[in-house]
Amino acid sequence: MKRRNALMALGAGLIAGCSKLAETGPIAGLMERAEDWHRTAQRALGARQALAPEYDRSDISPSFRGNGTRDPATDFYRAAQAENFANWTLSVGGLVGRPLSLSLADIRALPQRTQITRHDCVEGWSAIGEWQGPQLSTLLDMAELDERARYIVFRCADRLNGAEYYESVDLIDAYHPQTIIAHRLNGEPLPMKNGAPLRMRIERQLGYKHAKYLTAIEAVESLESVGKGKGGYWEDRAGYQWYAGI
Ligand SMILES: Nc1nc2c(c(=O)[nH]1)N[C@H]1C(S)=C(S)[C@@H](COP(=O)(O)O)O[C@H]1N2
Ligand SMILES: [Mo]
Repeated sequence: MKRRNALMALGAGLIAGCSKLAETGPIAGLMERAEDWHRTAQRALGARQALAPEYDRSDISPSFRGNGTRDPATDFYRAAQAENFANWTLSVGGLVGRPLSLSLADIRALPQRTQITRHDCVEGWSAIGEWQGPQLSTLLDMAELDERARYIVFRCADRLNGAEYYESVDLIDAYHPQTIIAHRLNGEPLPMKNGAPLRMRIERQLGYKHAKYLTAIEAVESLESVGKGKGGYWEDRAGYQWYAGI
């Protein structure tokens, strides 16, 4: 499914009901209300697509804090580090027409986006950094995202308090231009504490959505059977909001 189709499908989901009403409703008042709703839905979609602020090089934080897992410390991760992540693969699967398995070289060879953004953690700290990587939309287009897909799930190599860290977003955030798979921070390969060798940047969302140590991207129709069903590690455990838009 191409990007435009995905966004149109989302838009259609938001406005389908009201255009039907507008076509068939015999009462003018009802049509007016439908049009109001249509406008509101379009405004909401537009707001979701707006860009997060981007900053100058001079704004970059002297050190970008690491939070949550700072060292996955598993045998798997140690072995990957020892070979400088030469055999790290990122899989793209689930509801896609063409599953992918990408190496870091593959990821570096894709069209890149570089963005200087502010990371906001719910624990009350922020940091500004320059991130580089391909847009998630590029990978989803390459993998031919299926029409049934409604969420994108991110799988990670670390275990936080013994459990797999994972996160998920809807297709609006998945196709947002600032949603990238970062492999560089401030011009260098990602440090271990910040998610080496790959991590998500989802700039319109709070910090816990930005999955580090990324190993797999999975397109699903529902989040019910993923983790404990709430769409993310912290959502499942601490009641964090699944939608953490900023
Ligand atoms: N795999 C994984 N991703 C994660 C976490 C984690 O513990 N494991 N912590 C999250 C939280 S709460 C924040 S604020 C950011 C921290 O990113 P940083 O370590 O680069 O500052 O990563 C998020 N992604
Ligand atoms: Mo966080």
